[in-house]
Amino acid sequence: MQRATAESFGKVSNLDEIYALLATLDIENGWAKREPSMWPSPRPSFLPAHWSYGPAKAALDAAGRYINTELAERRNLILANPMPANSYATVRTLVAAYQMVKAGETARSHRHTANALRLVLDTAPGTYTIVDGRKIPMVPGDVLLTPNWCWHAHANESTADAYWMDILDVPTVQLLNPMFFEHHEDGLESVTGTDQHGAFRFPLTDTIARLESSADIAPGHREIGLLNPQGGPAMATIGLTVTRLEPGAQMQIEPTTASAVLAAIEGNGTAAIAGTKFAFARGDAIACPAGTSQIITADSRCYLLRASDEPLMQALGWLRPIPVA
Ligand code: GTQ
Ligand code: FE2
Repeated sequence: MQRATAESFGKVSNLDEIYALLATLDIENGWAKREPSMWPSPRPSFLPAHWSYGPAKAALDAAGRYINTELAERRNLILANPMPANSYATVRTLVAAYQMVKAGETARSHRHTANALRLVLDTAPGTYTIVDGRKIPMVPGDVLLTPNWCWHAHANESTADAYWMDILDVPTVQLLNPMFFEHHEDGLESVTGTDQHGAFRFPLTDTIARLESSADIAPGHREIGLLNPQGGPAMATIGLTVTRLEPGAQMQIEPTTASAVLAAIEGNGTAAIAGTKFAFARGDAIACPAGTSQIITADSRCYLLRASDEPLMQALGWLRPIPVA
């Protein structure tokens, strides 16, 4: 149909004729929509969920017999939230994955606008992430950063297969679409040295020492932030905290607009996410969607990494509590 003119609107005799004319101009009326465009508070969407490290590790071993790092950019397993029609995101803004690099293997250099971090689970000395040409040791419990557009590769020069958990803001990048990705022209970029310490590595030993010298915020409950050198969040879109819980201690997080992934660095216990209970152990991941209350109870001493989109929500003025219905 031809595009409606100004004159044509002078000749209408009912609303439906106006709607028909508007359709020719790619304009929708904003008042008669069946679906509201706003609602009083966030609608539940992503589900509380839990993934066990054990079976995922075994799956990586099995996949390692068929998939090499020539074939696969990364040998990783995506922790896709079980909400209907989702096959990627763990919570709305973040994706978590388990990754394995075999003994003697490398995973080639690439860079992307997505921010990434890794929680090291099982590695032997001689396992490295290579960020902008610097080798960064991967020691179990360490948290390593590969922020926006940093070249990164993984190299396992040890004799044991290496396992870790990746957490990235890829779903955020997909949503807002500042998406760039490229391979390094050298495949594996050349190494200029090793950094035991630096802005991209939070060794578990340092984290434990900081927790040791910090005060309880509640009985048996301590918490520190993994911050950038300026004292801000680790990365622009992802904030990181490590919580230490003594056996029997509990932490409670009230529902907010922030989404998070919780990862057990050490210890086991129970997580109740919006009332859904999961028993967790070392290496497990828990989806903590926006709007859920989160109650964690430790059975043994726990070190828990929490990766959340709080810096993103905070920067946009959207970090708010959500009243439970
Ligand atoms: O190790 O560079 O799990 O780029 C997903 C995307 C890991 C990585 C993932 C990645 C990486
Ligand atoms: Fe990557």
